[in-house]
This record gives sequence, C-alpha cells and structure tokens, in this order.
Amino acid sequence: MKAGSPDVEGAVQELCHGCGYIVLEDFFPADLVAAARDEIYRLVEQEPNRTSHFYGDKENRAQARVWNLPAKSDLFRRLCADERMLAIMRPILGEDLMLSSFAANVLHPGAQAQEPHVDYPYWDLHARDRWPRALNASYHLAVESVIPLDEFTVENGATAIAPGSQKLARWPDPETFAANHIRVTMRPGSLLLFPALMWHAGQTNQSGASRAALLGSYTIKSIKPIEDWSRCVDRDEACGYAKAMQDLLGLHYPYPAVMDGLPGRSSEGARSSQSILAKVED
Ligand SMILES: O=C(O)CCC(=O)C(=O)O
Repeated sequence: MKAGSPDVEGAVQELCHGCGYIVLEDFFPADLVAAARDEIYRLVEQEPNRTSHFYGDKENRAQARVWNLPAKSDLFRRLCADERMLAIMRPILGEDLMLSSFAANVLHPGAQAQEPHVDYPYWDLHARDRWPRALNASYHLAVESVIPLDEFTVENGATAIAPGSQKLARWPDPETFAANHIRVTMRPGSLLLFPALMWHAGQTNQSGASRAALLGSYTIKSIKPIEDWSRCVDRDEACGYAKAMQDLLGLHYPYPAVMDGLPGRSSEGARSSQSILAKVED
C-alpha cells in the first residue's frame, strides 16, 4: 500500500475483514525516524532493565523496553500522533480513540522469541473465563502499530503474525501459529498496523546487531490504558502538547469523574447542550 496518502477504507477493510494487517513502507520521514532511533538507543543505555511481556519466567536480558515515550521527546509525540495513521484507526476505534501505550522494544543479539499472543486488552485471553463468553471480533477494542527503527529482517527478529487470526478472538495455539505465520520484513520508518486480536510474536534476534522498534497500542475510549498517563506525563508540560496528542492521552476525557462534584444539571445526552467537559475545564 502507498504510504503518502493511504486508502483509508481499503486499509480498514483489510485490517478488520481481510488479512488483518497492512504495511505502509517508508511511511515516516527518514530524518524523524533516524532521530527517534538515536534517542531510543540513548535511552536504552541509560534506563535500567524494565518490565516486558510474553517471555515466560526465563531471564531475557538481551531484550529491553523503553516505556512512556510521549513524555520523553517530541520526536515520539510526532510519530504516535501522526494524523494519516490515526485516520485509519478512527473508523475502527472511533473518533475518541486513545493511546494505551507507546514504547520501544529493543532486541539485542541473542534476544529470544516471544510466545505467540494477542495484545492488550486481550492479553490475558489465555485465562478465558476472565472474558465474556460471547467475546468476538465483530468490532475491535485495540489496534497496534509497529514502527521499525532498524530494518526488520528474518535474521534479526522481524515480527511474526498469523494473517486472518484477528477474526478468531481467541488465544493462539502454538501449532497453528507455527504452521500459519508469516514474517513482516520491512524498512525503517515503515508502519505495520494490526488489530490487537491478531496472533503475533517478536522473534529471536540471530543477527550480530540490535533491532529496535516502536510499539503503539491504541484503544477505544472506554478501555483503561496500559500506561497511566495521568502519572507518567507531567500535566503542565502536557498543556503544551498538540491537541491531538492531548486527546490521545485522554487529558480531556472526563471519566472517571467525581459525580458529587458536578453541577446539578444534565451533562450527557443528545438533548444536553453542555457536556460534563464544560465543568471540568472551567
Ligand atoms: O517487537 C516485536 O517484534 C513485537 C513485540 C510484541 O509483539 C509485543 O511485545 O507485544
């Protein structure tokens, strides 16, 4: 698919009803991606080993995460709030979509593969009873973005995905995943999108160099984000962020609210002229 002006309707169809993924090659400007890459490799040296996912109990020191990227540089804010990308996500997640996480995954040489999984908020779907019995993929609660900062090759751990699995709404079984997955090789600055229900896994880095990527998770507005922006992001600084970024962080989203503190009038409903926001932003 062409990166410049993506075909939004085609992309939405493919993500929800087709193979479940799209790759937009060379989507982001090369200088922005190169600067983001430098910053990630600087941060990963500076920050201690952080929590990660889907590696079981084995130590996996060759793999590293850098979390809370919106608070760490405008470079990352520009990447995660790209309007061309959000235009594809909006019909799937709604106009009020929010950012749930924006982090880097760095696979140093020798980093091990993840178990096949689905992503937040479904990432505990292996414990099936935690989810409504009638769960299905008739609509999606989350969409994931992957932005390679280094070229993704089969050797260095390009992400594996199982096309079509986003329609199943269940935890992957390893045998079916092994038989049906493909590897997403792509150039730095490309954009890979897939719904969180897509079966996927980061792979072993068998090369002699590190592989870094930015991982974004976007959700509908009523899902609690993975990263608690109210504590991760300094509120005064966030007032200076672009409006689209503030919205992605949910800074203007009023709930949960202290309902006792709201004025005695109707603040929701098609016939209410003043939303709850009129009070919150006073
Ligand atoms: O870095 C990758 O290739 C994928 C990582 C991933 O799927 C995850 O951490 O959920």
